[in-house]
Amino acid sequence: MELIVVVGFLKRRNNPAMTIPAELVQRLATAKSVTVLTGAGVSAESGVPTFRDAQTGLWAKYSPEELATPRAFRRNPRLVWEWYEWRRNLVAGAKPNPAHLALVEMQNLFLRFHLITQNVDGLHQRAGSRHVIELHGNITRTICFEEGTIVSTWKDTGDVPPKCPACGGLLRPDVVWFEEPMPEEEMQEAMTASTHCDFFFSVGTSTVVYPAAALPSEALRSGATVVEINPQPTPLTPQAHYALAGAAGVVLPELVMALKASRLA
Ligand code: BV8
Repeated sequence: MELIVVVGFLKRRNNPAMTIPAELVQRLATAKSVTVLTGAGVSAESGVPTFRDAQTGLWAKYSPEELATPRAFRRNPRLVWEWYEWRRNLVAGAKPNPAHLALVEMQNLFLRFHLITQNVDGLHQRAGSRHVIELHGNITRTICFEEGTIVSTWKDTGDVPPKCPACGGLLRPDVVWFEEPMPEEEMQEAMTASTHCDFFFSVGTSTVVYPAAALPSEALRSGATVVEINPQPTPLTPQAHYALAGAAGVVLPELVMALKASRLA
Protein backbone atom coordinates (compact mmCIF):
# COMPACT_ATOMS: atom_id res chain seq x y z
CA MET A 1 0.00 0.00 0.00
CA GLU A 2 1.66 3.35 -1.00
CA LEU A 3 2.14 6.22 1.47
CA ILE A 4 -0.56 8.90 1.21
CA VAL A 5 0.59 12.29 2.52
CA VAL A 6 -2.09 14.93 3.02
CA VAL A 7 -0.87 18.50 3.56
CA GLY A 8 -2.52 21.77 4.15
CA PHE A 9 -4.39 21.24 7.43
CA LEU A 10 -2.37 24.00 9.11
CA LYS A 11 -2.91 26.65 6.50
CA ARG A 12 -6.65 26.10 6.30
CA ARG A 13 -7.10 25.51 9.99
CA ASN A 14 -9.90 27.97 10.15
CA ASN A 15 -11.65 26.25 7.28
CA PRO A 16 -13.22 23.27 9.09
CA ALA A 17 -14.39 21.51 5.86
CA MET A 18 -11.14 19.63 5.52
CA THR A 19 -11.08 16.27 3.77
CA ILE A 20 -9.52 13.21 5.25
CA PRO A 21 -8.56 10.68 2.52
CA ALA A 22 -11.83 8.93 1.64
CA GLU A 23 -10.01 5.61 1.39
CA LEU A 24 -8.78 6.02 4.99
CA VAL A 25 -12.32 6.78 6.23
CA GLN A 26 -13.81 3.81 4.33
CA ARG A 27 -11.22 1.43 5.70
CA LEU A 28 -11.48 2.82 9.25
CA ALA A 29 -15.28 2.51 9.15
CA THR A 30 -14.99 -1.29 9.19
CA ALA A 31 -12.04 -1.51 11.63
CA LYS A 32 -12.65 -3.50 14.82
CA SER A 33 -9.51 -2.68 16.77
CA VAL A 34 -7.77 0.71 16.96
CA THR A 35 -4.71 1.71 19.02
CA VAL A 36 -3.52 5.30 19.45
CA LEU A 37 -0.11 6.48 20.72
CA THR A 38 0.10 10.15 21.74
CA GLY A 39 2.95 12.51 22.56
CA ALA A 40 3.41 16.09 23.69
CA GLY A 41 2.01 17.46 20.41
CA VAL A 42 -1.51 16.46 21.52
CA SER A 43 -1.27 18.83 24.49
CA ALA A 44 0.37 21.66 22.53
CA GLU A 45 -3.01 23.23 21.67
CA SER A 46 -3.81 23.23 25.43
CA GLY A 47 -0.80 25.50 25.97
CA VAL A 48 1.45 22.77 27.42
CA PRO A 49 4.88 23.18 25.73
CA THR A 50 6.22 20.10 23.94
CA PHE A 51 9.66 18.66 24.76
CA ARG A 52 10.90 20.03 21.43
CA ASP A 53 9.62 23.53 22.27
CA ALA A 54 12.36 25.63 23.83
CA GLN A 55 11.99 25.82 27.58
CA THR A 56 11.13 29.29 28.83
CA GLY A 57 12.07 31.50 31.76
CA LEU A 58 14.12 29.88 34.53
CA TRP A 59 14.32 26.66 32.55
CA ALA A 60 15.51 28.12 29.25
CA LYS A 61 19.07 27.05 29.91
CA TYR A 62 18.19 23.38 30.53
CA SER A 63 17.13 20.70 28.04
CA PRO A 64 14.33 18.46 29.40
CA GLU A 65 16.54 15.42 28.90
CA GLU A 66 19.06 17.04 31.30
CA LEU A 67 16.53 17.57 34.10
CA ALA A 68 14.47 14.37 33.69
CA THR A 69 17.12 11.90 34.98
CA PRO A 70 17.89 10.29 38.37
CA ARG A 71 21.43 11.75 38.09
CA ALA A 72 20.05 15.31 37.77
CA PHE A 73 17.79 14.72 40.78
CA ARG A 74 20.65 13.40 42.93
CA ARG A 75 22.84 16.32 41.81
CA ASN A 76 20.25 19.02 42.52
CA PRO A 77 16.91 17.70 43.92
CA ARG A 78 15.56 21.21 44.56
CA LEU A 79 16.10 22.26 40.91
CA VAL A 80 14.36 19.18 39.52
CA TRP A 81 11.49 19.35 42.04
CA GLU A 82 10.88 23.02 41.21
CA TRP A 83 10.91 22.23 37.47
CA TYR A 84 8.10 19.70 38.00
CA GLU A 85 6.28 22.15 40.28
CA TRP A 86 6.39 24.68 37.38
CA ARG A 87 5.08 22.04 34.96
CA ARG A 88 2.39 20.93 37.44
CA ASN A 89 1.10 24.54 37.63
CA LEU A 90 1.12 24.81 33.84
CA VAL A 91 -0.87 21.58 33.50
CA ALA A 92 -3.26 22.56 36.29
CA GLY A 93 -4.08 25.72 34.32
CA ALA A 94 -4.54 23.86 31.03
CA LYS A 95 -7.73 22.37 29.59
CA PRO A 96 -8.17 19.35 27.31
CA ASN A 97 -8.38 20.50 23.64
CA PRO A 98 -10.42 19.18 20.65
CA ALA A 99 -7.76 16.49 20.03
CA HIS A 100 -8.28 15.03 23.53
CA LEU A 101 -12.07 15.25 23.10
CA ALA A 102 -11.99 13.51 19.69
CA LEU A 103 -10.04 10.63 21.26
CA VAL A 104 -12.75 10.34 23.93
CA GLU A 105 -15.31 9.94 21.12
CA MET A 106 -13.11 7.42 19.30
CA GLN A 107 -13.08 5.05 22.30
CA ASN A 108 -16.81 4.48 21.69
CA LEU A 109 -16.54 4.00 17.92
CA PHE A 110 -14.63 0.70 17.84
CA LEU A 111 -15.02 -2.77 19.34
CA ARG A 112 -11.52 -2.53 20.85
CA PHE A 113 -9.77 0.80 21.48
CA HIS A 114 -6.47 1.40 23.30
CA LEU A 115 -4.95 4.79 24.15
CA ILE A 116 -1.24 4.78 24.96
CA THR A 117 0.35 8.08 26.01
CA GLN A 118 3.86 9.35 26.66
CA ASN A 119 2.32 12.45 28.25
CA VAL A 120 2.52 12.90 32.01
CA ASP A 121 -0.10 15.70 32.13
CA GLY A 122 -3.25 13.62 32.74
CA LEU A 123 -5.20 15.65 30.13
CA HIS A 124 -6.55 12.52 28.39
CA GLN A 125 -8.13 11.38 31.64
CA ARG A 126 -9.45 14.90 32.37
CA ALA A 127 -11.06 14.90 28.90
CA GLY A 128 -12.86 11.64 29.73
CA SER A 129 -10.65 8.95 28.19
CA ARG A 130 -11.06 5.67 30.05
CA HIS A 131 -8.15 3.36 30.85
CA VAL A 132 -5.23 5.45 29.49
CA ILE A 133 -1.97 3.45 29.33
CA GLU A 134 0.52 5.94 30.87
CA LEU A 135 3.93 4.78 29.64
CA HIS A 136 5.93 7.54 31.32
CA GLY A 137 3.90 8.11 34.49
CA ASN A 138 2.01 11.21 35.64
CA ILE A 139 3.33 14.43 37.25
CA THR A 140 0.21 14.85 39.37
CA ARG A 141 1.32 11.78 41.38
CA THR A 142 4.27 11.76 43.82
CA ILE A 143 6.41 8.85 45.01
CA CYS A 144 9.23 8.31 47.53
CA PHE A 145 12.64 8.36 45.78
CA GLU A 146 13.91 5.61 48.12
CA GLU A 147 10.91 3.27 48.40
CA GLY A 148 9.09 4.04 45.12
CA THR A 149 5.76 4.09 47.00
CA ILE A 150 2.97 6.52 46.10
CA VAL A 151 2.80 9.38 48.66
CA SER A 152 -0.35 11.52 48.54
CA THR A 153 0.05 13.63 51.70
CA TRP A 154 3.10 14.93 53.55
CA LYS A 155 3.88 17.56 56.22
CA ASP A 156 4.92 20.91 54.72
CA THR A 157 8.14 21.42 56.66
CA GLY A 158 9.44 23.85 54.05
CA ASP A 159 11.89 21.24 52.71
CA VAL A 160 12.24 21.28 48.88
CA PRO A 161 11.75 18.53 47.81
CA PRO A 162 9.49 17.54 50.71
CA LYS A 163 10.37 14.44 52.74
CA CYS A 164 8.67 11.04 52.73
CA PRO A 165 6.54 10.75 55.93
CA ALA A 166 7.43 7.02 56.16
CA CYS A 167 11.23 6.96 55.64
CA GLY A 168 12.32 10.62 55.46
CA GLY A 169 13.62 10.07 51.91
CA LEU A 170 13.14 12.70 49.19
CA LEU A 171 9.84 12.84 47.31
CA ARG A 172 9.84 12.90 43.49
CA PRO A 173 7.24 12.98 40.67
CA ASP A 174 5.82 9.57 39.64
CA VAL A 175 7.31 9.75 36.14
CA VAL A 176 9.81 7.56 34.24
CA TRP A 177 13.07 9.46 33.93
CA PHE A 178 15.59 8.90 31.13
CA GLU A 179 17.84 5.91 31.90
CA GLU A 180 15.13 4.50 34.15
CA PRO A 181 13.39 1.23 33.28
CA MET A 182 9.85 1.40 31.92
CA PRO A 183 6.82 0.25 33.98
CA GLU A 184 6.53 -3.44 33.00
CA GLU A 185 2.74 -3.83 33.06
CA GLU A 186 2.08 -0.69 31.01
CA MET A 187 4.85 -1.58 28.53
CA GLN A 188 3.47 -5.11 28.07
CA GLU A 189 -0.08 -3.80 27.60
CA ALA A 190 1.16 -1.18 25.11
CA MET A 191 3.09 -3.78 23.12
CA THR A 192 0.07 -6.12 22.97
CA ALA A 193 -2.27 -3.29 21.95
CA SER A 194 0.22 -2.20 19.23
CA THR A 195 0.64 -5.66 17.72
CA HIS A 196 -3.07 -6.65 17.84
CA CYS A 197 -4.87 -3.81 16.07
CA ASP A 198 -6.25 -3.06 12.59
CA PHE A 199 -5.28 0.63 12.78
CA PHE A 200 -2.44 2.29 14.75
CA PHE A 201 -2.44 6.10 15.08
CA SER A 202 0.76 7.95 16.07
CA VAL A 203 -0.38 11.43 17.11
CA GLY A 204 1.76 14.40 18.15
CA THR A 205 4.98 12.51 18.82
CA SER A 206 8.45 13.09 17.35
CA THR A 207 9.01 9.33 17.64
CA VAL A 208 12.54 9.64 19.08
CA VAL A 209 12.22 8.45 22.68
CA TYR A 210 12.49 4.66 23.15
CA PRO A 211 11.02 2.20 23.75
CA ALA A 212 7.77 4.15 23.06
CA ALA A 213 9.12 5.12 19.62
CA ALA A 214 9.36 1.44 18.66
CA LEU A 215 5.60 0.84 19.02
CA PRO A 216 4.59 2.19 15.57
CA SER A 217 7.16 -0.09 13.91
CA GLU A 218 5.86 -3.03 15.97
CA ALA A 219 2.36 -2.21 14.69
CA LEU A 220 3.63 -2.01 11.09
CA ARG A 221 5.39 -5.36 11.48
CA SER A 222 2.16 -6.92 12.81
CA GLY A 223 0.27 -5.80 9.68
CA ALA A 224 -1.67 -2.84 11.12
CA THR A 225 -2.43 0.22 8.97
CA VAL A 226 -0.36 3.05 10.48
CA VAL A 227 -1.58 6.66 10.41
CA GLU A 228 0.62 9.54 11.60
CA ILE A 229 -0.87 12.91 12.59
CA ASN A 230 1.83 15.57 12.99
CA PRO A 231 2.42 18.97 11.34
CA GLN A 232 6.12 18.08 11.05
CA PRO A 233 7.76 15.00 9.50
CA THR A 234 9.24 12.41 11.88
CA PRO A 235 11.31 9.22 11.43
CA LEU A 236 7.95 7.39 11.13
CA THR A 237 6.55 9.54 8.28
CA PRO A 238 8.13 7.57 5.37
CA GLN A 239 6.86 4.27 6.81
CA ALA A 240 3.30 5.35 7.70
CA HIS A 241 0.46 4.35 5.35
CA TYR A 242 -1.16 7.75 5.87
CA ALA A 243 0.71 10.85 7.06
CA LEU A 244 -1.77 13.63 7.91
CA ALA A 245 0.40 16.74 8.19
CA GLY A 246 -1.70 18.87 10.48
CA ALA A 247 -2.54 19.81 14.06
CA ALA A 248 -4.17 17.05 16.11
CA GLY A 249 -6.83 19.48 17.36
CA VAL A 250 -7.97 20.00 13.75
CA VAL A 251 -7.34 16.61 12.16
CA LEU A 252 -8.79 14.29 14.84
CA PRO A 253 -12.20 16.03 15.10
CA GLU A 254 -12.37 15.95 11.28
CA LEU A 255 -11.56 12.27 11.23
CA VAL A 256 -14.26 11.48 13.82
CA MET A 257 -16.83 13.57 11.92
CA ALA A 258 -15.97 11.86 8.60
CA LEU A 259 -16.11 8.43 10.25
CA LYS A 260 -19.52 9.06 11.78
CA ALA A 261 -20.82 10.46 8.47
CA SER A 262 -19.55 7.39 6.57
CA ARG A 263 -21.24 5.03 9.02
CA LEU A 264 -24.52 6.91 8.63
CA ALA A 265 -24.23 6.93 4.83
C1 BV8 B 1 14.95 3.04 29.15
C2 BV8 B 1 8.70 11.45 31.52
C3 BV8 B 1 16.18 1.16 29.94
C4 BV8 B 1 9.45 12.50 32.27
C5 BV8 B 1 9.94 10.88 29.49
C6 BV8 B 1 17.30 3.23 21.91
C7 BV8 B 1 17.88 4.13 21.08
C8 BV8 B 1 18.34 5.36 21.60
C9 BV8 B 1 18.20 5.70 22.96
C10 BV8 B 1 17.61 4.80 23.77
C11 BV8 B 1 17.19 3.56 23.27
N1 BV8 B 1 16.65 2.90 24.30
C12 BV8 B 1 16.73 3.66 25.44
C13 BV8 B 1 17.31 4.82 25.13
C14 BV8 B 1 17.54 5.90 26.06
C15 BV8 B 1 16.33 6.83 26.22
C16 BV8 B 1 15.95 7.50 24.92
O1 BV8 B 1 15.07 7.09 24.20
N2 BV8 B 1 16.64 8.62 24.68
C17 BV8 B 1 16.29 9.45 23.49
C18 BV8 B 1 16.40 10.91 23.90
C19 BV8 B 1 17.15 9.12 22.34
N3 BV8 B 1 15.17 6.08 26.73
C20 BV8 B 1 15.12 5.88 28.07
O2 BV8 B 1 15.96 6.26 28.86
C21 BV8 B 1 13.89 5.13 28.57
N4 BV8 B 1 14.28 4.14 29.54
O3 BV8 B 1 15.25 2.85 28.00
O4 BV8 B 1 15.25 2.19 30.20
C22 BV8 B 1 17.48 1.80 30.27
C23 BV8 B 1 17.83 1.83 31.60
C24 BV8 B 1 19.10 2.33 31.90
C25 BV8 B 1 19.92 2.92 30.89
C26 BV8 B 1 19.47 2.93 29.56
C27 BV8 B 1 18.24 2.35 29.25
C28 BV8 B 1 12.94 6.09 29.33
C29 BV8 B 1 12.31 7.05 28.41
C30 BV8 B 1 11.25 7.88 29.15
C31 BV8 B 1 11.78 9.23 29.56
N5 BV8 B 1 10.71 10.04 30.15
N6 BV8 B 1 8.92 11.57 30.07
C32 BV8 B 1 8.94 13.89 32.01
O5 BV8 B 1 8.03 14.07 31.18
O6 BV8 B 1 9.47 14.79 32.68
S1 BV8 B 1 10.20 11.04 27.78
C33 BV8 B 1 9.39 12.52 27.34
O7 BV8 B 1 10.04 12.94 26.16
C34 BV8 B 1 7.94 12.39 26.96
O8 BV8 B 1 7.24 11.53 27.80
C35 BV8 B 1 8.03 11.87 25.52
O9 BV8 B 1 8.20 10.49 25.51
C36 BV8 B 1 9.31 12.49 25.04
C37 BV8 B 1 9.02 13.68 24.18
O10 BV8 B 1 8.60 13.16 22.96
P1 BV8 B 1 7.19 13.64 22.33
O11 BV8 B 1 6.10 13.41 23.30
O12 BV8 B 1 7.13 13.04 21.00
O13 BV8 B 1 7.34 15.23 22.26
P2 BV8 B 1 8.35 16.10 21.38
O14 BV8 B 1 8.37 17.43 22.01
O15 BV8 B 1 9.63 15.37 21.14
O16 BV8 B 1 7.62 16.19 19.95
C38 BV8 B 1 6.37 16.79 19.86
C39 BV8 B 1 5.84 16.43 18.47
O17 BV8 B 1 4.53 16.96 18.36
C40 BV8 B 1 6.69 17.04 17.33
O18 BV8 B 1 6.92 16.04 16.34
C41 BV8 B 1 5.78 18.16 16.78
O19 BV8 B 1 5.93 18.32 15.38
C42 BV8 B 1 4.41 17.63 17.11
N7 BV8 B 1 3.37 18.65 17.29
C43 BV8 B 1 3.51 19.92 17.74
N8 BV8 B 1 2.28 20.53 17.78
C44 BV8 B 1 1.36 19.61 17.36
C45 BV8 B 1 2.05 18.40 17.06
N9 BV8 B 1 1.43 17.29 16.62
C46 BV8 B 1 0.06 17.37 16.45
N10 BV8 B 1 -0.66 18.48 16.74
C47 BV8 B 1 -0.05 19.61 17.19
N11 BV8 B 1 -0.80 20.69 17.46
